[in-house]
Amino acid sequence: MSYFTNVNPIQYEGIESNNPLAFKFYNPEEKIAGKPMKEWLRFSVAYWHTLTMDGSDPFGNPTMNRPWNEQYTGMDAAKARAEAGFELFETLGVPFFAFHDVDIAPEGSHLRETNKNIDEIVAIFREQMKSSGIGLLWNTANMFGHPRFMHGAATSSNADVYAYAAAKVKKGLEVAKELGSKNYVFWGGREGYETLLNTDMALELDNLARFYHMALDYAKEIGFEGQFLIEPKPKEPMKHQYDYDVASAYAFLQKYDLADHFKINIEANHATLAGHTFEHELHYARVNHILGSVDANQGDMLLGWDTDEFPTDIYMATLAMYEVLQNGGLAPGGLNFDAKVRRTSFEPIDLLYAHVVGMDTFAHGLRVAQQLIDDRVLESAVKERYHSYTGGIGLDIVNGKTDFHKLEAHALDANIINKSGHQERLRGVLNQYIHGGKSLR
Ligand code: XLS
Ligand code: NI
Ligand code: NI
Repeated sequence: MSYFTNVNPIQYEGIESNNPLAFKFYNPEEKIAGKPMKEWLRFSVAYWHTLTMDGSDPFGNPTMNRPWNEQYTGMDAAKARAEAGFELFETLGVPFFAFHDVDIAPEGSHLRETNKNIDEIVAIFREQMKSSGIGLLWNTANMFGHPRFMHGAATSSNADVYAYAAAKVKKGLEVAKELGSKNYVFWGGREGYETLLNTDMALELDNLARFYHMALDYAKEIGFEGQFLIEPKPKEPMKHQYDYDVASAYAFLQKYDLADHFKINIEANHATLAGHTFEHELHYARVNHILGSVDANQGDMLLGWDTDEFPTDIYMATLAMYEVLQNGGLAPGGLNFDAKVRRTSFEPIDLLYAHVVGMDTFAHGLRVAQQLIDDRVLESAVKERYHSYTGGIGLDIVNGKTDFHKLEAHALDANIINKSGHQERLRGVLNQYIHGGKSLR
């Protein structure tokens, strides 16, 4: 059975191509800074948005035409979905995919039955992964969809729910080990609160940390060596999410002695919901050595929620790939398209168009970012701006050779002269690079 009829593997055809099912910028084997593009980008398809979701929203019914979900029910649909999934992954030439437990198999009447369903699909994945060479970037447990998680999972007020959540993560880690997953993700969908009037925040945070420690212990016990990731998000579904942004997640990790064991999975749309730019979150993580992986998508300036659009913004992708390059890459993380086609883009082929433009956007960004680095455009500007720390009192500050007496002595009769930051000039140069690179300069 073929779900994407008459579609051949997507090829690189270059910028002049008019073929919507060809890459204009992504040339997987082409080397950028000594490494093939595919290794810098490590693309992954998100099972939930691409294979499972049906296009329903709070105002309307499903719109998506998804033959693999519609022609079957229960486990048969789950199997058809896996088949359609690998057909899509191979057509796109992505090296990875990612899923929540509930995306891949239906929940049973008890966890025992749910786990049996998962095992059946995992066995199919294992075969498909072996024959296609496609890997698992990460898996995770959905601990926000089912009503039992209404008060949270690892921060639930109900200890039975806490135990249930632990059992789900235990299974998730076993699946991760079985499939050789590169990472395991925690996004705390309902880990937060709506009102302090009924909330014991201190207990909830302590319990969350206990939960993560137990997860680490269990990973060690079974020999799962993948990277642990926390994915921050400031709001939605909870009014206050405990992992608001990279900085708050990092503070939590440090307080509870978890910082050596976790890195951060940064989602573009979550960054903007937190009032940050995507590059701010990447940069903050990078300079603190906790940049783990990326959920590649984009939000809508005019809408205040997590719209999870496919990334098409080259400006954003360029600044993001600038961080990834400076980080020396993302491995074992990658760029996971936590993105969904719009409700009106309901045909299966739209999934191909969407991933092609998403992959091309980041490939374009990668090319431009590398040119910026080669030409030391931003590096020189930054170096020049902080020049005062390379000698005199500045160098003493950096070397820890000052105290307030010495600084006061320097300041009392000083004649301070500031220099311009030339922000607009830099934005102009960035535009030049985005629209034609070096040749235009
Ligand atoms: C939701 C999150 C979710 C995580 C995985 O906003 O982005 O999809 O990536 O649970
Ligand atoms: Ni995400
Ligand atoms: Ni999201």
